[in-house]
Amino acid sequence: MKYSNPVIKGFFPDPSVCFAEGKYYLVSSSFQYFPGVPLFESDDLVNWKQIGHVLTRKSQVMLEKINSSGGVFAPTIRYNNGRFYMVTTNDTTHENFYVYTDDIHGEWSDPVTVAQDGIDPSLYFEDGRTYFISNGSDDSGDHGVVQCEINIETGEKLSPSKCIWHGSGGRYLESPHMYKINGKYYLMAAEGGTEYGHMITYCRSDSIWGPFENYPHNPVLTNRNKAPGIIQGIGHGDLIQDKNGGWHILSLGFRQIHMWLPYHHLGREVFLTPVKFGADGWFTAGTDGTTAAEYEIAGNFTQDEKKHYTFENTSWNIDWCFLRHPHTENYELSDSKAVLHGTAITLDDVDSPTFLGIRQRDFNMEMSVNVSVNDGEGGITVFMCESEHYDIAIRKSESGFEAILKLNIGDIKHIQNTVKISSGNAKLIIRSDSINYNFYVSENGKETHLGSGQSKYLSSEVSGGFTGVVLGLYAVGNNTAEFSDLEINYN
Ligand code: 6LW
Repeated sequence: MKYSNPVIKGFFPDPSVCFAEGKYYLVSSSFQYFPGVPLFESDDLVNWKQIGHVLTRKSQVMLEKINSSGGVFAPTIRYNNGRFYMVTTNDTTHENFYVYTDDIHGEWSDPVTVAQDGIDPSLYFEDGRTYFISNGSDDSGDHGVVQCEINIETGEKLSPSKCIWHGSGGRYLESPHMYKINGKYYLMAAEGGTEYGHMITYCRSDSIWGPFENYPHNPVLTNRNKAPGIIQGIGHGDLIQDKNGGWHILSLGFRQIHMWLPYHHLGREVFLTPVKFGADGWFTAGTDGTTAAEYEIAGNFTQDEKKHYTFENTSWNIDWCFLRHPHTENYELSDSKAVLHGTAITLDDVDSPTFLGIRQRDFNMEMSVNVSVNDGEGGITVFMCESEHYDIAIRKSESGFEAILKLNIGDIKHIQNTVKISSGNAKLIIRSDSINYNFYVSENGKETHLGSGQSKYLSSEVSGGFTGVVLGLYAVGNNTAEFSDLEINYN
């Protein structure tokens, strides 16, 4: 059957995938957001349902006042002997650690740290041994993939860390994963950096410690020279065999806006690309080494995309996230309503404002919600990070209530429009296409256009960092803001 890329839309970068107990499981990075490491389940590699997060307890991950795009970097998920493992880096504390669970729908363990530096850790299990692989450097300080053996019970290193591969010559050798296929060890990684030059490369060996022979036609997969095409940044992938024996790479990529001087603001998303092994044991990927928008995959099923999100059809602990560790006493969440209590912490602070976010999945969107504010400010935000976000809110002023549109772009923090409203209750609406967000307030069925903000100023190219746009509910001040009748529709 035919499927379209991306298979997971919105900010879910650095995918890693494993097959276990008849299903596929996928994790992605989460940086400053909590809970950390979104976890997805699939029957077919195309339709992915988020089933929760891996890091759900404060004790598992330090996120206190961490910088945006710090915190939880690229995770790897693996399954061995009835147990799931997720290994990742807290880039802020420079710690590599893993957690595990025997119940993919349950809680995960406390973290076990591993004393090997570098980011993008991965695990490989064979014959009772566990290998821990990450990016790092050799004895002369040159970048490479570094491996050691560990005791999986304790995280203790059982061998020195050894550089086993220097890549194919690209910068930022990252996301190494080891596989054994038909008796050979394949080491796949990303190079080029997580931008327009991103690529996937690999090598193979008869021994897990090398020497590794480079695939003669690296990179095996990259969209860096693909034009015209909106899919860019393909890289950081994991190799997976499907139930029918076919092979695939699940990788990150992004959808660029504009053909020249492009940008992207929805973050890095998940793409599925077919892989073919040749008689010589080398594999090729995609369409002449590029990822296309559509492919065929074996199986009789349809690709379903959720286009309609409400409080009722989302779960607070699955679809929504906080900025850093939340002050839980400020959230009263029920099936059809969110009551938020603000504090002095604002969306501009590197801290935990009262905020609940859900990733923006596609460009064309309408978000609307009824907001009732008794004091201070409460509203919704199109949030890239504390420096770049557009907010529409109801605010109490000395003379009553007003609806405001605030545009925050770097050092420019501007109240773009203020409209008096008759009470602290109104409907706030955001409508977007790929280029603009438009903001409205509606009272008694009468809509007022408050203004617009361009998507390009919320892009990774402007904002920097590794995240994508998240739609948020927020409250600031000593107040109560009630949110009801949420609708987010994509078309
Ligand atoms: C991640 C690195 C990367 O650790 O970006 O795309 C970093 N690749 O591998 C953060 O997402």
